Parts: sequence; C-alpha cells; structure tokens
Amino acid sequence: MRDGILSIQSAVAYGHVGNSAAVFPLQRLGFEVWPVNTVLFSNHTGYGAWRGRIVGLDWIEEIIEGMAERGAIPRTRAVLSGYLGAPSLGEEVLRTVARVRAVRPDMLYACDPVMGDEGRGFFVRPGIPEFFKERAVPAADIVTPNQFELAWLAGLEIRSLDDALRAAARVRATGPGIVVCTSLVLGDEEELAVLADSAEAGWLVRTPRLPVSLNGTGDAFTALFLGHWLATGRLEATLENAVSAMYALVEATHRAGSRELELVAAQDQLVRPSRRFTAERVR
Ligand code: PXL
Repeated sequence: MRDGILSIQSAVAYGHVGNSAAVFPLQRLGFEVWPVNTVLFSNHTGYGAWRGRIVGLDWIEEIIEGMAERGAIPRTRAVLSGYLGAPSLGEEVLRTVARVRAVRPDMLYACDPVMGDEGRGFFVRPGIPEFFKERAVPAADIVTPNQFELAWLAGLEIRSLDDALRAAARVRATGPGIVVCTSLVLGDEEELAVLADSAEAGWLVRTPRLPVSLNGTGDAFTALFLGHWLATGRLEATLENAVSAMYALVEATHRAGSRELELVAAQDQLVRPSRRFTAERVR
C-alpha cells in the first residue's frame, strides 16, 4: 500500500461531514486515506436530532495502536484533524502527530481549528478554543480557520484584508507555515474570499457567495487543500485548485437543492472544476 493520510474525524452514515466529507475527495484525488472515526452518528448535528455514539478515547487509541503495529506510523505522510469533541481527543491527535514526526520529520499536520463562526460565536465545548490556540495550532503545518476563528487565534479584529494578513502572520509566528482563512467577507457581501498565507507570500481568491448554508464544507475544503498541497507543493496552485473544486461542489449542491454536499455526483468537478478561479498575490 502507498503511504497514507491519517484523518481523525467524525463519521456519519447519512450525509457528509467530518471523515464522511474529507475521505472521498482525498481518495478521488488519488490519495490513500486511513480514517479514524471519532464518532459514529446517523447524520450531522445540523438536523437538530441524530443517533449514534461517540467513540471512546480508549477505542481510538486502540485503533491507532493497531495501525502502528501494521507499520503505519512511518508511512503516514500527513495527519488531518477537524472538529474535536473534547480536549482529551485533541491530545491523542497531538500524540499521534508527535509519534509520526519523530520518525518522519517531513510529515504534515493539517489542523482545522473548528471552534465557531461569525453568526453563531463559539459552538464547541469549554477548553477546546484554548486547546487549539495553545496546543494544536503551534504543532500544525497547515491551519484552516474561518474569519471568526482566525480573529480569535490572533487576538485581532478582522475587518479588512490587511487585518486578515496581520492576523495570519501572528498565527504563523506561533508555528504553522501556512495559514488559510477560509471565509473572508471583505466589504462586498456578495463575495467570499479565501486567503492562503505563508512566509513567502500571501494569495487571495474571490468567488461569488452562494446563498446556501451547508454542513461539512470546511471539512471538505481542508481535505482538498491538504491534497492539492501534497500534490503540488505550490501555494498559489493549491489555493486555486481547492477553492475552484469547493465552489463547484457547493454550486452543484445548491443546484440539486440538497442539504448534503453532492460529493459523489460532483466528483469529476473535484478533480477538474469547470470554472477556475485565479489567485491574486496580496503580499
Ligand atoms: O462539520 C463538522 C462536524 C463534525 N462532526 C459532526 C458534525 C459536524 C457538523 O455538523 O455534525 C458530528
């Protein structure tokens, strides 16, 4: 088997969030993915009702230990994490990252610091925001906060592109080489911007803002960004590819009137999006 991406996230049977939104796009891009599921729910929590259970930490540890016994640790090229139910699960993710990094210093940890968003504020358990800021983000290579999360991580208000660049630089100074702000609204309410910032340069892509509210978009985006970064190693191309694929996916979902990301129906768009958005250099 090829080297893989270890993706530690929720799973749902019906619909697409967490690993159920991240695994298929990575596979469709040609990556071997090793999902470790942290919850097994019927559906995402956006429905207001769901059934299923949280996977206990000891069970997750067992799965990772069993993978280690199969030799998976030195063959892990990246670890991907998203929504975390509890800081103790986060610590297990970081133990795993440290274990891989010790034998494979070129590994990448892509961390989506899921904490909240602009309209709703924080929606995670107490201790999770502090865990991300103090523990996970400094250990990560790539972080993908939305505007609300970036502002909180940096301790800055974000009202302009300059604010976002300042915030991204401040977060980069704590550890991660790449900070991606996934949902910037800069003046024009009809437009959504995505910023990818590294020590070398900052790139911005703007797309129309579609009138939808979907669960799992952040999970799919971080997966696509990680995949394209692993494939190209070029920030500009990675941002353009990930945003173009994501736009096509959300557009297809909107057109279908679906409440769940149309990952399967729009799978060719993940690889070859029909509309390409180009990045402008902003730093
Ligand atoms: O998209 C983040 C996410 C992760 N896990 C579960 C969710 C959601 C979003 O709805 O319901 C279980």
